[in-house]
Amino acid sequence: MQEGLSKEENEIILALLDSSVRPLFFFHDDPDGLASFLLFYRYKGDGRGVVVKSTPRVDGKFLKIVKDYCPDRIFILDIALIDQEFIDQAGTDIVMIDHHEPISMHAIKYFNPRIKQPDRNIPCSLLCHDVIPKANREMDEWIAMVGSVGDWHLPMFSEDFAKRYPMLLPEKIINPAEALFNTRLGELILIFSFILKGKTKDIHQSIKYISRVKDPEEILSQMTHEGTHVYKKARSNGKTYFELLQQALDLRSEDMIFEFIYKDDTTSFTKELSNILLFKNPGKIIIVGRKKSDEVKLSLRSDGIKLPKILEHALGDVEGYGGGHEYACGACVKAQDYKKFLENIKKQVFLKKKTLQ
Ligand SMILES: [Mn+2]
Repeated sequence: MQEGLSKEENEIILALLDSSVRPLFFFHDDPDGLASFLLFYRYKGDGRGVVVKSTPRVDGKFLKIVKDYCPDRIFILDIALIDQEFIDQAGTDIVMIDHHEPISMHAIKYFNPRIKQPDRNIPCSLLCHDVIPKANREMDEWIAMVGSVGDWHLPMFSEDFAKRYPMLLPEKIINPAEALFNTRLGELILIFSFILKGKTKDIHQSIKYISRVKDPEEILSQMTHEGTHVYKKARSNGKTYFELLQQALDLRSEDMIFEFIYKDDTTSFTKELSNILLFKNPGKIIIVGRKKSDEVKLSLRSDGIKLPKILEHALGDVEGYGGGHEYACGACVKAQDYKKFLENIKKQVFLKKKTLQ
């Protein structure tokens, strides 16, 4: 049984993968994106991967990579948007597999379960996992698990997985948040997250190593050269995250909003921090921001109040932009407008609370 695309769609994608001799993969810079890439790349044993950082959009600036590599097919994984300019000028077949809000573009092969069922949000790594042959699916189940739980989704094979890897996922865990923050699987997910931070050259090296790992314990228990490299890189990249998390956990918030703003010019941890802060502060709206030059880059989370409308209104009279999913959004506002932005959010949450009473 499968959760994602139809059997026919999976067969089409596999045929596209099989018939490509020089595939180029673009993927989102989070555990789900990396897992999606690894599943295809390890099956193919060939090709090149490109991490799409910050904005999840493949646009004209990636054309140079296409020109240099000369792929015979491009696969775009876990990325919401693509520019028509890129499609028109790439000069090769493009296959896009995604689970964000469906888009409609000319001249690409587009696969997204939400076209038919808008609320069927299945992580991209699970979609990719369904595509590859059974032997590879079994071998790389841990990778699909990392990607999926990284996107807050426990796949249908979780129970079997827990039997196979009790050290990673105890059988009693039945919700994704607990799997994410209270297990060694969660630790592995953070490692996937952290190796995608920093310099592109280092990221590619870590990905090369992780693509050769056969068992997750190689990483977690530093059992092989490859696994040890990945573990150490993640630990050094993640050092700031743990310092920031400690600062955030020391904060107390009496009202509905939990806010944590930090200053850092190099690495963003707002996604990771907002996720764990929501887990520790259920029922609240979490706002985590990173001050960089004259802007504040933000991640917003909630587990009950829908965010997109609130965000849209809050951005009405301030300089900035943002958007996202119902319970997870990103935004960027000018530093001098941040106070106003926060006030706008507070006002709306207050009104909402009042109408609910
Ligand atoms: Mn995803």
